[in-house]
Amino acid sequence: MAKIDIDIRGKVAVLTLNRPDRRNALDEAMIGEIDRFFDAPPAGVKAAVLRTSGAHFCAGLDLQEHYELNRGPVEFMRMCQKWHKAFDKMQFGSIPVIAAMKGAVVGGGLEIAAATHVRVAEPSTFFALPEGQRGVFTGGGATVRVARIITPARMIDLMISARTYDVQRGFDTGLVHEIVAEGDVDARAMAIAEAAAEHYDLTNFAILTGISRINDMSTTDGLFAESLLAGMIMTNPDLRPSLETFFAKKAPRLEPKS
Ligand code: 1HE
Repeated sequence: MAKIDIDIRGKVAVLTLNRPDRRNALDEAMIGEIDRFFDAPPAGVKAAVLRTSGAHFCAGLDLQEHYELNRGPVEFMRMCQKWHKAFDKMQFGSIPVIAAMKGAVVGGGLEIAAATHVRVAEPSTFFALPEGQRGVFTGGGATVRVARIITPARMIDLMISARTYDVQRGFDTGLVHEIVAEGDVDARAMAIAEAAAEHYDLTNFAILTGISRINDMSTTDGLFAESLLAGMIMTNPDLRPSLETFFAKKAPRLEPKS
């Protein structure tokens, strides 16, 4: 049985981590599958949903495989770099990825979630970085991605105090963008993905790659890069019909809350 199912529904690819008996723990083969998918998403795919089977989102690194392979330091470092490469392709790619979270989003599970762009969660969702308790360390990008979302100080606290964040605390610290009712997370993630798939490709590219990369830059470089992206996008002739729809008052109205 495949450990990641890929189902193309129109313009949206639904990726399902399908290993509920191991709480969707990520082994080397799964990281390879994620890398291959985001390296070259199938033609016509404009957005993705990352969801999982069973009651939990993801329990992180496959500790069983880790134990059995008994890798040396350099070998493990190389493996971490494969995680980084795969998750970079997701974060800095050109298709928005919507995470549908429930249950445990822990360790490497939080690292993969932090590389997605919109994170929707059911009330059962909880977050932790239990590496500290297990005598291991994060290696799938948490020191960069999770620390940037929740702040480095909170990440240190999570690992030292062995704290768990419930869904509300996840929302308050930026790990969750929207909390939905139990059972609604897949449908809501799909609805966001379908709407995002209709954006202009270049605009999605700028939102995903531009904002993430500019946040790695100095102020001067960031503002310059923003002007380059805006120059490329705002002059796109394909954009003119969208502006005409707005002038004709036919564009959907912005609502105070959505
Ligand atoms: C696993 C894993 C795993 C469960 N690798 N097999 N991540 C962790 O330290 C999280 C470890 N997992 C847990 O804390 C719990 O499993 C959960 C809170 C996620 C879920 O609890 P629960 O009670 O529903 O399940 P369980 O009974 O703990 O686990 C069910 C089975 O899944 C059990 O196997 P079984 O043969 O006894 O049925 C577990 O051994 C198995 N399982 N989690 C392998 N992670 C690039 S570095 C990244 C750093 C890390 O991610 S370190 C890992 C941190």
